[in-house]
Amino acid sequence: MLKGIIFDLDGVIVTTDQYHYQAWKKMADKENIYFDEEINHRLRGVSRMASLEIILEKANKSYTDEEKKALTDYKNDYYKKLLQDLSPQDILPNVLKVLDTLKKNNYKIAIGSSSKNTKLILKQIGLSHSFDAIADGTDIKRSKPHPDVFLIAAERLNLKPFECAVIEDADAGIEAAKNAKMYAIGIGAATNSELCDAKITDIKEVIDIIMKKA
Ligand code: B16
Ligand code: MG
Repeated sequence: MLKGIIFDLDGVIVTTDQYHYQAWKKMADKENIYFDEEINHRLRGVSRMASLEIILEKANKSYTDEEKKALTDYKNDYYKKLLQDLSPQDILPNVLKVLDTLKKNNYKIAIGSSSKNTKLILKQIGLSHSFDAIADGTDIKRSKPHPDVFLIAAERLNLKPFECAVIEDADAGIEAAKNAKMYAIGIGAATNSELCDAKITDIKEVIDIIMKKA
């Protein structure tokens, strides 16, 4: 029986794709590295350093670990500046309704995000106090598809993994949910993943799926 729902943040609750793109693009231009929206798409749900490694596939020189750290810092400083524009209006359609319905039906809700900026993003969109637990990039060493972030979220909800469902927009996140032995619901880009237990086009469909499994 499902008792808890763990939400990925970026791509499920809010979209920061454009901000990530602009910030990585600024870094790539500075380094004369080719970067486009298609490469940006491959960064969905992937950690900051793993994202840089993907971007560096197009670089003409190799970078030391210190240089890589400086590049991710450069990107993140600019990304955080862009996040100042994020507001509650950026919460994706029907998200608030779904959170409210789940709470009214006594489900516990959590965030399970790879982002180290999770708390800043939640603050900007006014949802800092809306979840029973938060697990994010600052809690883990191994990013999605490793299950760690979801296992920590379940632990903080005081639930067993099999009592939790995950809602994800990235293949790596669906894989992480299955590695955690949780029920994996794919939305957006993640609906291409064969590993999804359920696929949705609108987050409000989550309610029916969860209630049916009760
Ligand atoms: P940060 P999610 C992920 O968030 C993003 O989808 C991914 O593009 C980003 O690289 C990653 O967080 C790390 O973000 O640089 O802020 O630590 O989808 O897991 O909520
Ligand atoms: Mg995501």
